[in-house]
Amino acid sequence: MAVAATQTGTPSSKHNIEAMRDAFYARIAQKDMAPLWKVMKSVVTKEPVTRCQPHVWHYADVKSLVMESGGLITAEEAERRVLILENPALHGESRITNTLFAGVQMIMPGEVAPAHRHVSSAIRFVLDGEGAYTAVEGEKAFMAPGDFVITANWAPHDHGNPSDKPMLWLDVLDFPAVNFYEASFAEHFEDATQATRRKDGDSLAFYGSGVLPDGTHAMNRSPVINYTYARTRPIVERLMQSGDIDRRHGARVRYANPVTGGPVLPTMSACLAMLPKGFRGEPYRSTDGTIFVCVEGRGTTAVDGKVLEWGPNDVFVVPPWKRYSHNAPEQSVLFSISDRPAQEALGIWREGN
Ligand code: 1HN
Repeated sequence: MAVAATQTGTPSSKHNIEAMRDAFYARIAQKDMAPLWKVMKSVVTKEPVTRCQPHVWHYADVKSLVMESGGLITAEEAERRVLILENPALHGESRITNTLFAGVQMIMPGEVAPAHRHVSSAIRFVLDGEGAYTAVEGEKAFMAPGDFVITANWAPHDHGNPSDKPMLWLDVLDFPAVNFYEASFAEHFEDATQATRRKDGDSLAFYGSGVLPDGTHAMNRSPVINYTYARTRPIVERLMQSGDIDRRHGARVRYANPVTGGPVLPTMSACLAMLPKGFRGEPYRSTDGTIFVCVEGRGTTAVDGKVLEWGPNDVFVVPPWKRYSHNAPEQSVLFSISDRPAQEALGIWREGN
């Protein structure tokens, strides 16, 4: 080594040191070691690097394909009849961003999706149909379009549809993140449906109304099962009318754990925003890759030089740290969900413009 160092700069010594290094790397590989200096810039990047692409799934396509799947497999046989929304850059990885899964589930009239539980938390955002339910922790929540339902870590849940129309909803789960930690557990129950201990709407009435049952203690996730659209939409409308309109996000509320004010789940948080007619949002970016659903209206979102056009029930994804801005020629409502609370808990979440 001393010889090589004194000869630095001459062509033959350069060749020599490269050859010596390569031989060294080959030897340390045999001992399961590697030089950090060869990879440091790519493992500690100056800015977030993502494989995820911006993309939109139009509801006309999604609905007809999900309906078609109804003729191929029952909910019971599938356990969950869901078509995965795969990020185009991550085919085969069952994810829409690096940390989140998204899919569209359908329950046909009379069907049951049997009870199970898992470590991965889930949210549902209802797209179509009315009168199907999800039973979570003893409460049967009947759902309507725009409802936002949470299923916390390890909460038993089953779904059923006593109505006469199919119901479709967006499922978002954090299992890619759970699997990153290799911490997944799941189990099934003998009975396909769970016994109910509470009435539909109890959790929203008890915890989401400015009062709390005496003795309620704080948990790291919300006790509310269903944040109904009927309750939340008038709030964003009122916020917009009051002029409280964020220049990037519109008149936006964050779904909150009513006991702590924190996010609904420790791993995922959601917002509902009303964009006034003619809204031209200012650019924004943050490290949480975000999934949006257009609930009402029509518009476009420019992301990293790509323009995503959206209308009712279209789902689109913005990758981490890609700059985006919304444009709404009509009054519109956007639902969004991301892994922001997980990043905040770790101290790594950042935002910018
Ligand atoms: C799941 O349990 C549901 O309970 C939906 O409805 C989608 C995707 C992957 C793993 C489990 C549900 C799921 C899921």
